[in-house]
Amino acid sequence: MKKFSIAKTRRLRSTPFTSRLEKYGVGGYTVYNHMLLPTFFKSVEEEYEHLKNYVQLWDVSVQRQIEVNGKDSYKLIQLMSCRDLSKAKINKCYYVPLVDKDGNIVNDPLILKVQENKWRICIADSDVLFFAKGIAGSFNFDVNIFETNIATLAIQGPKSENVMKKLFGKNIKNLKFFNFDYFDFNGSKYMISKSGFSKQGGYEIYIENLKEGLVLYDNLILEGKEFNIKPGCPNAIERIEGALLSYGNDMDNNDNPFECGFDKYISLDNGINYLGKKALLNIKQKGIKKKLMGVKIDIKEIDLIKEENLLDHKENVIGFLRSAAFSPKFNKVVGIAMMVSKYSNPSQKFKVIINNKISTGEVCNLPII
Ligand code: THG
Repeated sequence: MKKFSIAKTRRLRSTPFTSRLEKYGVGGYTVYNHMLLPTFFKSVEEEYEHLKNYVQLWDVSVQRQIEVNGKDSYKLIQLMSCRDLSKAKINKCYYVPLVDKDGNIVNDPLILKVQENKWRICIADSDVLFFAKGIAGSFNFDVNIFETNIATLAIQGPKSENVMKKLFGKNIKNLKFFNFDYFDFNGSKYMISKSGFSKQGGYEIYIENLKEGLVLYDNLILEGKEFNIKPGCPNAIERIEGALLSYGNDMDNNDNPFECGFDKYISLDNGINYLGKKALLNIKQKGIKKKLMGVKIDIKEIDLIKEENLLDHKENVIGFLRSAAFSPKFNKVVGIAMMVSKYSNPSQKFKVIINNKISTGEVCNLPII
């Protein structure tokens, strides 16, 4: 097969750490928020086992931060969010589906309340900047909205606390899940949250001074050696098993938060108002026609997928495979699929054509355990 490389022009942004990724032998990239995101170094399977046992350093600068500050910042944030943020606290992170007027998902960011009138939206892969600017403009809100130049490093895995304690001091162990605080390294302060796109535990470091960030990167690798730290990246197998959804892959602007199992993040009481509330009330009343579920497929290998049709024994389309990866744990391919509601029950069997071959599989709950 002919090999292509990707042109790293201004439009396809590198990160402050791209040079380090290449030094450590990055094996592939994807594009996320118009920026390079590594997909593996040696192999996704090897890195899956390593992530579950040790600790990895991820360059997740693609999780771009949109800052919203000013007098009307809460009003704007709440109008975009179906989750009730009226009682949001400073120093906390919130996983929030952003929805449009039709109740469809625009993005599923982590929102950090930094100060009373200052929020940072750590976005998944869609242009939230323009959505926010459009709304703020039409409501004439008193806000500033911009993409910050912050780069993010994630330290993920069971040994992440050991590494972080060495660099940032023992107080880091008091940081609770989905909280953030400020910690010193080398005379500079870093905002650090206990969060990350894996189920193995870990931290995310938000870096404003990109030059210092490189020094930090090298020190994390150096100090992490005794804990077997390795450069890594969000791992397809681990995140599918753990049901960490990927916007643009598992769901997009044709899906609503009920269909994606986000029920606990949807507020329909009268206390707050947001753009998609009427639509979501309507959807709740009518019920959903499709549902995001886990799947297991009886094959041992799968390459990157488009959206594959899942078929019943009469060849009716009963669902769509949206992400998939071979799982060493289950010794078969696991995936995330949008199923027609009627066929979304666990144990539902299906057929799927992959690599020109018919395979069988079945629906399961998320996370896949
Ligand atoms: N960290 C930060 N920003 C991000 C991501 C991240 N932006 C893009 C993308 N990831 C957003 N998507 C998610 C999806 C899931 C989670 C975080 C971000 C997550 N979910 C937990 C879970 O499902 O178990 C907890 C959810 C909760 O308790 O509310 O962590 O990873 N900075």
